[in-house]
Amino acid sequence: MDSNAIIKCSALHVKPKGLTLQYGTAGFRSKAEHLDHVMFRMGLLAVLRSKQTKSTIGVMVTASHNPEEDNGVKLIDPLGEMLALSWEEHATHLANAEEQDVLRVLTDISEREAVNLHHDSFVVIGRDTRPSSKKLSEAVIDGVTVLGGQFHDYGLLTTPQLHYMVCCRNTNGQYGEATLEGYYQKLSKAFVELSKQVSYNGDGHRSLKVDCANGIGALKLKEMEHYFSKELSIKLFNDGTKGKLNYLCGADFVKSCQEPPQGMDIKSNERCCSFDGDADRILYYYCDTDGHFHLIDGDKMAALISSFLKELLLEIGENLNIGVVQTAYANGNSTRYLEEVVKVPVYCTKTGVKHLHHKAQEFDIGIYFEANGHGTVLFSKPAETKIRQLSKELRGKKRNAAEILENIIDLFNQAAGDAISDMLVIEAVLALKGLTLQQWDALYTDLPNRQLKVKVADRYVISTTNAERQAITPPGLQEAIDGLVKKYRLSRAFVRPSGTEDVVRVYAEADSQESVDSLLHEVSSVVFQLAGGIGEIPQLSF
Ligand code: 16G
Ligand code: MG
Repeated sequence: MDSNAIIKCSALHVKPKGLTLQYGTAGFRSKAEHLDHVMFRMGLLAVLRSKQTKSTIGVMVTASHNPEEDNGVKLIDPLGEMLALSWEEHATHLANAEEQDVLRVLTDISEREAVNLHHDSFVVIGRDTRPSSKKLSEAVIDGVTVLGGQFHDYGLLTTPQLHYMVCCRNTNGQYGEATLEGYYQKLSKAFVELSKQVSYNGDGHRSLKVDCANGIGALKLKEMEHYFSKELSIKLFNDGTKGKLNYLCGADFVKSCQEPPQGMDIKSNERCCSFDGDADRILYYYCDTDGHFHLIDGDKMAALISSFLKELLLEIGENLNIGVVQTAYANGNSTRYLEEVVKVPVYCTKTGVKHLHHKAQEFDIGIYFEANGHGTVLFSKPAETKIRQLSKELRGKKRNAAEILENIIDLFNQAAGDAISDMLVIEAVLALKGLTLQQWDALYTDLPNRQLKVKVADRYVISTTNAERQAITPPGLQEAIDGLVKKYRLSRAFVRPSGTEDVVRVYAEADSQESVDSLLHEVSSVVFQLAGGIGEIPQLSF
C-alpha cells in the first residue's frame, strides 16, 4: 500500500465536511454532487474485498429509480450477489471518514478482515445513463488504481448485467462468457429454444411495448433486440432520447401511482411492461376495453412462475424442493393463492433484494419476487445438474418438460433480478401456456392496498421484528396497530423505517378501498403521534 499516493489521490476526491452517508438497502444513494469521495473510496474498498476473496468484485454506479440528479454506488460480491453485511459496515466507515482518517480506516479494515495486501485484485465497473455517472465511475477507477488494483470498465450496463459479468468471471466462464455479447447470446439462445416449444398458435407473432424509464434498459434492449426479433417484437418507449430518467415513467412510477407511464400510447388490451432506471425491476400492465388500468406486479410474476415450474416438475416426476420468498408488501391474496392453489411453501423476509436472495438459496428452486418487481428464480447446483441430466435421459413429453426447465435455468439471471431476463421468461411462459395478460391477471384478485409516508424526527425510533411485520418500538405502537386492524375485514397493516428515504412507510390492505384508506389514515396518525411525527399530519392524496 503506497500511503503517500493514497493520501494525495484522496485529497483530489475530498469529502464535503460533516457529510455522513450510509450504505443502505442497495448501496449509497445521494445527490450526485456529494458522491465523488464515496466513489473513490468504494474503488479502494473493492480492491480490499477482491484481495480478501481472491475474486473479481463489481462496482456499479447507479441510483436505480431515483431522480436523475441523484446517483449511487454498490459493490457486487464474488458470485454476483450483494456485498456481505459485515462489509457494508466497512463501506459506511470508509465513506464517512474525515480526510485525515482515510488511510487509518483503510488499514483498520484490511487488518480486521485479514486482507493479504500482496494478493492480486480485479474490479469490474459498470454505470447507468445518468449524466453524472461517467465522472463518478472515473473516481472509482482512481480508487482502484491507487491501491494497485487491476480493472475492467464495462461502461454502460444495466445493474443485472454487471452482476452477470462478476458471476461469469468468478466461475471461469462456467456461468457464461463475461461480455455483453455473451450475455445476449446466453439469454436469447434459451428464449429462442423455449419459443420453439410453443405449440399454441393463437395470436401468431407476439409483441410487447416496453417503457424503459428513459434509462439504460433502452440502450441494452436496442442492442439485444435482433437476437430474438423473430420470436418477439418489442416496441420501446421512454428510450432516453427525449424524456428525463424515471420522470413520470418507469416501474417505480407505475407501481406507486398505479397508473400507466407518460410517453407511451396504450390501446386496450395491449401487452405492456415498465423497467426501472437500471433495469433490475419489471412490471406488466394493460388497459381494458373500459380504459381501466390493470397492474400485474411482482407477486403475480411469482404466482405465474411458481405454478409453471410446479407443473413441469410434476411432468418429469422430480420432487425438488420449491420455496417462494416474499416480503411484507406481498399482497395477502398472492400469499393465499401460492399456499392454497399452487401449494408451495411461502416465506417472508425483510425488504431488500439481498434478504430475499439469501433465503431463496436454501431451496432446490428458490423463487423470489418483491411486489415492486425485483426478483428472479435460483436453482441449486444439484437441482440444475439433475435437470440437465434428465433432459438427456427422458423421452417424449417428459423430455420436453426437462428441456423447458433447462432453458428456464439459462434464461433466469441467477446472480440478480433482471428486467430483461424476467421479461423474456414471462413472455416464454405466457406463450407456452397460451395465456393472455388478462388471463394471467385473473389468477387472483389483489386485495385493495395503499401506502403512505410519514415524516418523523428520527425514523429509527421504529424498530421491527418478524420480517418487518411487527413494530417493537416505540412502546404501544404495535398494540395500537393491532387494535385498528381488528376493525376491518381481511386487513393487515405494518410500519417500517425506509431503507432509502428519510421517512417511515405505512402499508395497509383490506377488503375494500374505503377500508384501506381509513385504516391507513388511522395507522399513520398513530405513527405520527407515537414516533415523533414532524410537519403536517400525513393525508392521503389521490
Ligand atoms: C431498494 C431495494 C429494493 C427494496 C427497496 C425498498 C435492492 C436492489 N433494491 O430499492 O429491493 O424494495 O429498496 O425501499 O436491494 P425502502 O426501504 O425505501 O422501502
Ligand atoms: Mg433498480
